[in-house]
Amino acid sequence: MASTSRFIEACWGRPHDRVPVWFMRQAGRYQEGYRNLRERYSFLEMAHNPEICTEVSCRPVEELGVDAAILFSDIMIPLGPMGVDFDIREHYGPVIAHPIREAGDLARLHMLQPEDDLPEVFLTVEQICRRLGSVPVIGFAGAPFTLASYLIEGGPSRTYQNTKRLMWEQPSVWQGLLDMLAEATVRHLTAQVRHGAQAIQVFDSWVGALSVEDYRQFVLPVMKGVFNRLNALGVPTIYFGTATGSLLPLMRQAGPTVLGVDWRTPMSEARSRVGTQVALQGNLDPVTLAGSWPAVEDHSTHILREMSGDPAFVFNLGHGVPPEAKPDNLKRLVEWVHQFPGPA
Ligand code: 1CP
Repeated sequence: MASTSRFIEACWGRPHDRVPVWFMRQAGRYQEGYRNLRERYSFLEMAHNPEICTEVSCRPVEELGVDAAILFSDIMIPLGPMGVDFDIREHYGPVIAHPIREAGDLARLHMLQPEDDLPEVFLTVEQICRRLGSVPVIGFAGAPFTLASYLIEGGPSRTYQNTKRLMWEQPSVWQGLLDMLAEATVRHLTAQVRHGAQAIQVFDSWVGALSVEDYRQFVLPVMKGVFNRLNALGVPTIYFGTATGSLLPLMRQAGPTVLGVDWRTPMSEARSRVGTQVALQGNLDPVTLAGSWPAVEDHSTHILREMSGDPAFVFNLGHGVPPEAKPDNLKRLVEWVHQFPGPA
């Protein structure tokens, strides 16, 4: 497909020739070229260098033949100019110097001015678009809940106990923090679209830690506001989280064009929970990619059969590509998915 991309068409639920495929975290340590760069630069040095980000974003398209590129950056990047002192630690993740625990901590944050604060990110988006031509570039940002969870916990967490307690015990601080992060997320994504992103994904990776009732009360209203504003940009919007099986109907109410599904929920089950007015993206268990090809073929074929004929389906993983993934599995998987026809 030259001018219209099968990925964009599938997001809108329109006819396309083949099942489209891309992978969350398709740029990363499983690639030898990425590991070589990481020997010379820290993750944050890479993330602020537009030449490196452009190169790293384009390689998966050129090496694997996926149907979209995703900007190489991180959900934490906009928080730096907002006044958050953080680092990204190897084999661990983000670490925040002064976690947010009360109203006074919130007062230290200031609003993102995307183009003034992060010109390198938008230059990267422009450079990727120029290099890839008709292959669409996906912009992304973290969702307010997931960003808040890092800011409150101070780093990765298994229980999210500080986050939940702040949400329950200091609702006005919670609301203030989520509103501020929502505004920054919308501004950051709007600027990415202005510079050429043809779709945007909001990563709410850890929102599955919440009960349905807590999601409904403490997160859904904010996300409705976010997607209401993002949808006005005219590009497909994708909303992804892990362990969200029971939250999917409410996440659909937030209003994205596409919902991401992790591997725990069968795609057919996700479809029956959310109806046909939203596209679905997912959901191969990323661990299969570290093993031998037959498990990748079995699991992906199951998904492709479940979604066969569905006009609004994008093949992806249930979460990001792990560092242990075998590059050859990813390459074969793209070819395998592309053998399956899209809906006429
Ligand atoms: O050491 C390294 O080389 C850094 C590893 C790494 C990479 C490759 C981090 C640190 N971030 C990234 C890039 C990244 N992060 C992308 C690149 C685009 C792509 O190819 O997909 C994207 C989309 C992200 C987004 C991101 N960062 C998310 C949402 C997606 C997800 O995986 O859930 C989250 C939760 C983060 C935080 C983060 N940054 C880095 C790590 C290891 C983590 C996760 C830590 C944790 O488990 O809490």
